[in-house]
Amino acid sequence: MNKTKLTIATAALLAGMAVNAETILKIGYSNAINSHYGVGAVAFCDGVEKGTQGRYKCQQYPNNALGGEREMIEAVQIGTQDLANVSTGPLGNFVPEVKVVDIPFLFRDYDHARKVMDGPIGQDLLKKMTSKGVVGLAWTENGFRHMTNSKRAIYTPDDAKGLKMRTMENKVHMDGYKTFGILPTPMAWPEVFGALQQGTVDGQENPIPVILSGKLWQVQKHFSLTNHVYSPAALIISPAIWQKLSDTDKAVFVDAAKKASVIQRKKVNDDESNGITQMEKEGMQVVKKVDGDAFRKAVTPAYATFAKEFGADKIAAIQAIK
Ligand code: EAX
Repeated sequence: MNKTKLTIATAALLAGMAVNAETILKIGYSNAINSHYGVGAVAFCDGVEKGTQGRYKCQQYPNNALGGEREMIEAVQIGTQDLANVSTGPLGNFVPEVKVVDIPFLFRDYDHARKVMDGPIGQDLLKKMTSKGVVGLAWTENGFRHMTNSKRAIYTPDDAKGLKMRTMENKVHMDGYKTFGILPTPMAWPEVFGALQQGTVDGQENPIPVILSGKLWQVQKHFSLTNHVYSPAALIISPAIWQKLSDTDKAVFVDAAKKASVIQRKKVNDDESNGITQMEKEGMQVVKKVDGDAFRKAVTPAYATFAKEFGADKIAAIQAIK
């Protein structure tokens, strides 16, 4: 082979390699593939695969296959896991500013919450993640949280009083929930089903999509529509991958994450509208008429602590968004 032919052959080989070069990204989350997290993750990965002409593809790791949420965030930080779709539950332990959105009764409803997360305040929090070694692509969603337990129907904080309840590893939640009289017991999600089954805790609180995906009726009798806190989630990516992406690819990833968020939130809406019937069918006793004012009143004193930590002006700014 003369030199020219060799060069052409090498170029062709390199071009072929470039076309075939394919990176498989590991994406993890704590619920089933058909849950809100799963449909979000799948939509994100479809968008990435199409937008990068197959150069990036995902492997899905649903149902805590890569560990609990705290472990997944750590793995994304160090780069042993590429992507995660996680609630803010443990995220504030990495990015303290994020904890402000975990304040009980901060958001009025889904419209309010989504507007804040997608607006300047939420986007600013998303950017803050970068300095902590996690890149936030978009806010997705877990949903408004409600209480379940094995002991009694909860209408008021008096009914909740004294119940040992699993919470996420989140101090803002725990401080808030103490004012309801419950005894918060922080625990990673993968351990919760077993703990409920064994009676280590009496109850837990989670959005309807998580209760459905986890089939919690198998271990919990009572459900109350307490709506006591909004639970955002985020699609996060490891800096190790992010730094390697071209600007065009970065835009593809962000765009895919935003589209995934729309699909994930739609699934939350659907689960909210169908979930109660399903839980009742599975034998759960559902309390729809919770005394929301009594819960809001109970948590008011904790707002003094939250104001000290996050600034009263910050909290007011979030509340003021219409
Ligand atoms: O992110 O830990 C929790 O209660 C979370 O809401 C759940 O894992 C979904």
